[in-house]
Amino acid sequence: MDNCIFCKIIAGEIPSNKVYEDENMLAFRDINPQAKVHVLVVPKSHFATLAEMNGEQAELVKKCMEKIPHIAKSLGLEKGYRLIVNQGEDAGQTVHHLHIHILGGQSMGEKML
Ligand code: DGP
Repeated sequence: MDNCIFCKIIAGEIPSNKVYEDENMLAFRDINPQAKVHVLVVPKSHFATLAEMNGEQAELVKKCMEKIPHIAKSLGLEKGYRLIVNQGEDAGQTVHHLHIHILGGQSMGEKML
């Protein structure tokens, strides 16, 4: 997608602090971290939300979910981490390319918000 910032990061047109990459996904540090460790895992196919996802894209999301424990381990998140996938306006989604936030490196307690 021409105007998608994450597509540009995937294409290498915008620099990012990469922590993992393969043919299916890119993981890089969030520019505005909300926790000591804040990484975004982005499938290499443009779609905004789970509601828009096709079957192939669902396979990519599955691969992302399978890879996240390995990425988390490489980030030193042995004590746990939180995943967030914002969907649409009420969730505060600002980048309309599906992404999974990995948040950790500190205790976040039991409250989600
Ligand atoms: P969301 O609210 O779920 O759409 O989160 C989008 C996240 O993307 C937000 O935490 C900030 C991050 N972000 C936006 N632009 C850039 C960028 O150019 N580089 C990086 N590394 N992160 C970005």
